[in-house]
Order: sequence, then structure tokens, then C-alpha cells
Amino acid sequence: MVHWTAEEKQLITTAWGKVDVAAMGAEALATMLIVFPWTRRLFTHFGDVSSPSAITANAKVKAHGHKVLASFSEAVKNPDKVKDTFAKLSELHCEKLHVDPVNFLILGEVLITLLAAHFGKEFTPAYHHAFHKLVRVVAHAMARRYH
Ligand code: HNI
Repeated sequence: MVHWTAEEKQLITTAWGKVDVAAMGAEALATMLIVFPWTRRLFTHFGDVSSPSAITANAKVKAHGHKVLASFSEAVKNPDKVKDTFAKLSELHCEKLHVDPVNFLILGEVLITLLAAHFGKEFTPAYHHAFHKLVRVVAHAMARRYH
């Protein structure tokens, strides 16, 4: 069981309150698809995901990125209940979509990089640490069905 300090929870909530989930979700998914091209294979039914410009312009990628980050927001709201929150999604991603679990961490790292770029100097090591921990907890919960 992961323990969250009051400070960690506070840092995560404070930063997240300033995040545009739709915009950052779209950017995070697009960045993952651009920088880690093997992840494109799962999204070919979204249309053209064959190049950075096609990915950035793809409305389905944008909408799905929003959906994924909105789902991640549930972890922000309830960091103590991440396992339960993602139980159904873990089943979907592991048993139906067969997403390689390393990709959950990759998407998380992409998100942290975007947060750091967005907040600049405000994103102190304490924020970094708190989000890293959350990303690990979410990735672990998402991969649970593989364990
Ligand atoms: Ni993911 C569908 C959440 C990581 C590939 N994903 C979803 C849905 C949510 C979601 C919510 C919609 C479910 C539904 O329709 O019932 N995904 C999340 C979260 C993470 C994550 C919270 C990580 C923290 N997904 C990933 C990763 C990949 C991925 C890393 C691939 C590399 N997800 C998919 C695919 C779908 C999907 C593929 C189905 C898309 C579709 O609409 O066809």
C-alpha cells in the first residue's frame, strides 16, 4: 500500500488545478505516438498516425488524449484508491488491447515532461517527485492484470 504524505497530495492537487486536461491530454498522447512510434500500431483505426504532422492534426488522437488524461485525473482526485479506480481499465488494456505495460510508464514520463515544460521553474523537485510517484502507482494499477 502506497503512503501519500499530505504535502505530496497537496502538490499534486495544486498543479493539477492549473492543467488544461483536454489540451495536455491531446499533447501527451500525440507526443507518445510521435516519440515512441511502436505505440502507433494500436491506433491505426484512428486514421493517419504515420507522421508527426498527421498525428498532431488527428482529431481522434486529440479526443482520445483528453479521455485518457481525464481518466488519469481520477488518480489525482483519489490517490489512495488508484488500484480500484483502474481495475476495469487494467482488464481492458491487458486482456483485450494487449498494451505492453512499459507503455504506461512511458506515457507517464511524457506527461511529467510536459508538466515540467508547462510550469517551468514552478515545477520544483518536490512536484517532480510527487508526480513520479503518482505515475508509478497508476502504471502499476494499469498493469495489474499482468501480474
Ligand atoms: Ni488507454 C482506451 C485510459 C494508457 C492504448 N484508455 C482507453 C480508455 C481509457 C484509457 C479511459 C477508454 C476506455 C473505454 O472506452 O472504455 N490509457 C488510459 C490510462 C492510461 C492509458 C489512464 C495510462 C495511464 N492506453 C494507454 C497506453 C496505450 C493505450 C500507454 C498504448 C500505448 N487505450 C489504448 C487503446 C484504447 C485505449 C488502443 C482503445 C482506443 C479506442 O477507442 O479504440
